[in-house]
Amino acid sequence: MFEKEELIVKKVCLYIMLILFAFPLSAKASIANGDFETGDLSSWERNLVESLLGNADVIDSYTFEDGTTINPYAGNYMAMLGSDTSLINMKRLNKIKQTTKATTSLEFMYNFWSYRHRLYPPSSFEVRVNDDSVFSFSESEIDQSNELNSTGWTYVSLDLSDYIGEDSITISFLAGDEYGVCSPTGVFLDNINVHATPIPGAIWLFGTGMLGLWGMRRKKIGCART
Ligand SMILES: [Ca+2]
Repeated sequence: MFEKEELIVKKVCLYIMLILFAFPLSAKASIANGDFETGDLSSWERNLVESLLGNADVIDSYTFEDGTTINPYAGNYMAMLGSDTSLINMKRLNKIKQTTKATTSLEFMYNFWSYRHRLYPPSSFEVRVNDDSVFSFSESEIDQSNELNSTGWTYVSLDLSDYIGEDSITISFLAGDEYGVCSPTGVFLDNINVHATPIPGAIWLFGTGMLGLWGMRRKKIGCART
């Protein structure tokens, strides 16, 4: 009788443990090549129309015409969206994106820059999740002169918990001129990362409770036999 009960409890505990171990794997969100250390845009998507790829690249450093050199925040490579030389610098084309599982937060380093301030057309750096704008930084916030202006490497962490429950989310990074003429502006990116969805507390409590029950049952059976 006791052996049969113990077998049932054992089975239940095993199922619980399987759920506990499988859940984080199934819910794991990740960004591949978020540090760009492959040296290219592997794992990132660009525009589907090749002739409209825009200005998006992975580089080891960049020197502007005034001699200012920007190096990666970490490692040997960073991404560069936008251009100070291209005649077409459209934000909606200067884009990289990646799809992942829903996640609680997104973090990254950016260095937004702009040359030759113009009141119009506007230019900016923007992060979108699906079709929502979740972060933006405008040229007017830094650039009030004809000189090169930049934010320097800046850390951002965004709360994406509103998206928990969706099967997947697409995270896009865009930078450049809103209407795409020749405003020299863009952004450097590095260390893009997401945090995996934590296991709901109820599942952990239930799982650890069942494990505790198994322990108590084993102890009780042990006492009865002696
Ligand atoms: Ca890097």
